[in-house]
Amino acid sequence: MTAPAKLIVHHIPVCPFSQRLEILLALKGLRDQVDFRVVDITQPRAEWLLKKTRGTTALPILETPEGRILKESLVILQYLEDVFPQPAVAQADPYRRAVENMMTRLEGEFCTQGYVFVMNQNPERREALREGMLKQYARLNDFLMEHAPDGTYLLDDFGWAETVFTPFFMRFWFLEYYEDFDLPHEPPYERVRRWRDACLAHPAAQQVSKEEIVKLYYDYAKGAGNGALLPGRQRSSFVFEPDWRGRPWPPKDKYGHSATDEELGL
Ligand code: GAZ
Repeated sequence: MTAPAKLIVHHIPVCPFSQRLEILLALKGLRDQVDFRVVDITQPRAEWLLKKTRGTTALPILETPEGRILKESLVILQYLEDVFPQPAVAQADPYRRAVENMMTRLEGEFCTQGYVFVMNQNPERREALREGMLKQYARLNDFLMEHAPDGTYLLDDFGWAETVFTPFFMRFWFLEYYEDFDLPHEPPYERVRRWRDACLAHPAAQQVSKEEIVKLYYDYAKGAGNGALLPGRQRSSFVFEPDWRGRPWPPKDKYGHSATDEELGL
């Protein structure tokens, strides 16, 4: 007897948008229900994949057993929640669901600010970008103060909003390393710090580590996103081989020095 056809997710393993799907499935104990297939972002997209997406390159995408394609991590997240309703991660109560959906709507600007900050190459823009990042955290802090001033998570437990944001909290380890950015110990950030720290520590969200993020995202810190190649380099920091575990920690001074493949252990 053949096993029932599985859902397939084509993804880039360290991509924050794909980690959302993995966290949701981990919370449900259903990681095995989806066949995650790795796409190497440092290579041009394969024809068979472009055919499935009708030409778009952003991942993750989900492929149903009938060969239908879904795009956009938040859409796929809801689809997985609907296909595997138990245990529920999304809130059942309409008002509480609306609250987590409002917080979800804050993810876009939060993400953009962090990536623009890490990719910035102009030291004169650094302070403004730091302030912009702090504003984003302050906004999350305010939202949490309105809806859950005394708790840790937004609602009772690690749920939908935490699934959406935790991958960015982890990616933003690159700001700590390459920009010396961290949340000040000040009242406007205390509530969001409590939330972030609990999110980072949650057992369902341990798909990547700080060391992996810092090493793989070196090229982002030098201004090259999505597996693009920097001048003078033969290999992207996003390559799977050599494995990140065997590479040295990259230089922290992104404004002062451009590391070679050799220095990066590539
Ligand atoms: N909105 C989509 C979703 O699924 O939620 C976003 C998917 C996406 O951007 N995927 C990226 C991708 O496949 C990988 S993760 N890129 C390859 C391609 O050919 O499109 C990068 C950014 C950024 C925010 C995030 C990322 C990132 O700027 O982590 O700038 C370069 C990409 C705001």
